[in-house]
Amino acid sequence: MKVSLTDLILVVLWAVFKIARPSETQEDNLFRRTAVKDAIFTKGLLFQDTARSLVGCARKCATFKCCLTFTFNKVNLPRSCRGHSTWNMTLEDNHTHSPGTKLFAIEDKLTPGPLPADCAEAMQRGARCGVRQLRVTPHFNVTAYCDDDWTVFQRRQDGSVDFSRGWEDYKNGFGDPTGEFWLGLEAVHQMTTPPSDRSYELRVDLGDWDGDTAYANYSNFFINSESSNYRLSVVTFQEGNAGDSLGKHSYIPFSTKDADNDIAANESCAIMYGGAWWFLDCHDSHLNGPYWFNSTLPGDGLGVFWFDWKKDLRHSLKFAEMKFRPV
Ligand SMILES: [Ca+2]
Repeated sequence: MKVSLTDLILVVLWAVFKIARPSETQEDNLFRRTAVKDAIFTKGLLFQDTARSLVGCARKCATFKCCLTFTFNKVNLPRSCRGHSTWNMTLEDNHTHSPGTKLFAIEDKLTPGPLPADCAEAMQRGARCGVRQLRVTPHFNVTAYCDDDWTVFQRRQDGSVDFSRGWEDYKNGFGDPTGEFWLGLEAVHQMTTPPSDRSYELRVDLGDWDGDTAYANYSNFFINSESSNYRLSVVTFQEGNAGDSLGKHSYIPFSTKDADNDIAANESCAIMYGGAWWFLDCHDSHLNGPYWFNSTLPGDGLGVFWFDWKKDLRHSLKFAEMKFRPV
């Protein structure tokens, strides 16, 4: 058989093309591909864009620390590329039919070694957002939620977890870090009071029932030890459209329904208002209060509450999240 020069050039070009450009299967194997296809989602949507290739879409997702999954449609032009902040997406979630779309996941690349001490260290070591095991002390690990550098220690979003609990639960933590939870006073105390002179900032994120959001940032955040009843540090309001509803709670110990450390002499704020907080006499904010499923509280401050955002004693919040990171 005689091989012409043209045939030879075509073979060489084909080989170069195959090496330079991985096949669909090879490309798919670069990213963990899920069984979900032909669907796009709104859950945890971070960006909505187009990309020329699967690798391009993956790169776009990888530029966001909290982009964990992405959908890519290479069949229909323009090729849709959408990044999401959540791992678990199923066809049970709110989705739109989109033939040719596939769901991929970005691998977590935490460098080998001991568990990270907090989310900031996890991110430095290549981790991505989400639920993580953290090593608080050599003999004390916790499961927290990392929102980039921020270690999330409190979240309310759907009333699925009961926050009317006693001292031991607030000390040790409860709930589910992917949903509603409280990480635990002891863990936050240990993580924000290291032997070094690191200081931490606190961020509070809030959401209302109309879809509006607000935040407040504080510096000098830490929680003192149990012997001080987990007294809050003297937090300093920095900025945020939620206003300052925590500053007044500076240097106040924590109270639960079975541990009245508030400054209201003849009553227990934790029993009167439910949940547990750094109550004075009683509060400007109460993010661990009872969860209501609309914007109206049944009594002044009697719920998930942050006065300075709405300036309304009966405004009930839909979403609250508290997190810290080293400065
Ligand atoms: Ca009292």
